[in-house]
Amino acid sequence: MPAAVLGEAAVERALADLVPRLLAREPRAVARAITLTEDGGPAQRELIGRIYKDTGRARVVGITGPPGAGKSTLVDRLIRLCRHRGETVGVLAVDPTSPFSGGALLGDRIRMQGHATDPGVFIRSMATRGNLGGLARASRDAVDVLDAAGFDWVLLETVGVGQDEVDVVRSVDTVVLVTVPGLGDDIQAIKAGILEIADVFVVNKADREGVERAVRDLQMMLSLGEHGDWVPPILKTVASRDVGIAELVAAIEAHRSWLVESGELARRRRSHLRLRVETILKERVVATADRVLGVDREVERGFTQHSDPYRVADRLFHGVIEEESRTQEGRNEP
Ligand SMILES: Nc1nc2c(ncn2[C@@H]2O[C@H](COP(=O)(O)OP(=O)(O)OP(=O)(O)O)[C@@H](O)[C@H]2O)c(=O)[nH]1
Ligand SMILES: [Mg+2]
Repeated sequence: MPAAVLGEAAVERALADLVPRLLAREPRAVARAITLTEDGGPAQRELIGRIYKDTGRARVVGITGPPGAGKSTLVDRLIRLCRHRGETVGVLAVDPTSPFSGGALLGDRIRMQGHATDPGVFIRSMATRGNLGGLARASRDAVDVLDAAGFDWVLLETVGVGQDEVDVVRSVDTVVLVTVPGLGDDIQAIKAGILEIADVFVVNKADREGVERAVRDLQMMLSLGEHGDWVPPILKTVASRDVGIAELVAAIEAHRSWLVESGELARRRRSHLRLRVETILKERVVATADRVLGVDREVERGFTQHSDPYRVADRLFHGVIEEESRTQEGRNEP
């Protein structure tokens, strides 16, 4: 039965069983909890409510960059290095471009299957199911799940090209942008949103021609942009041959230290919380407006009557307020 149709008692029963197992990092419970975050039903809300106090300890790192840049290969190498040091790793591979678990995700699973039997590693792919906006919400909830489960590292792999991907990656502590030599003008496409929020740059496939040029291009771009007292380093890696991985981990850790010492970590996390609250609020207002009056219906009416957009929004908003006070009264009745 999908979570969305579970009653309150059923949600209670399911979570009473699930949450302790999740906090003990039991793989099946972790997987189940992430499925709940994807479903977005009442159980998802209640789940986050119960585990949120156990979050905030993981080092959350976004690995983003154009398709085929070597993100999954890098993630695989990072897992290996962290496991070597006795640290646990949770990975979310978010693919906003494919509505189903398609070829790329399957590829990720195969590439990382060396870790399949290791309980210190959890790898999960998330796809959009046709709702791009919902993906940022779901992936952020899934990061909470991995964080609460006690993974030392949470790595979020996503293709970094459009706004939705920027939203997904915006809510991590450290953003690693992976590029490759010879991107040429394609770098302009990435520049749009991700370049501004990258904390560490990686030129992967440094075994190819044009590495120095790629590094120079990035340096140029960085010198033009504004940044505070953290200057994003530019690293060269050959992920497929395990070259430069220790340096990458060192750079991520240096960034982490800076975040903590400068107070930027608290500032970022506060702004991430704000972003999530805003998203939830908007989704809720729109959903309620749609349920009580019908957004399309009101828009149609406004269009016919040539009402201005503020008036249409006002009417919908009043509908939301009335509905909310009705539910509140219902709750207050003995
Ligand atoms: N020559 C070379 N090839 C690499 C390197 N790193 C990864 N590759 C290869 O590049 C291809 C793509 O690597 P992936 O790790 O799947 O790249 P990705 O960025 O995760 O790709 P998507 O998830 O599909 O966007 C694979 O065939 C890798 O073996 C590298 O440093 N040098
Ligand atoms: Mg990949």
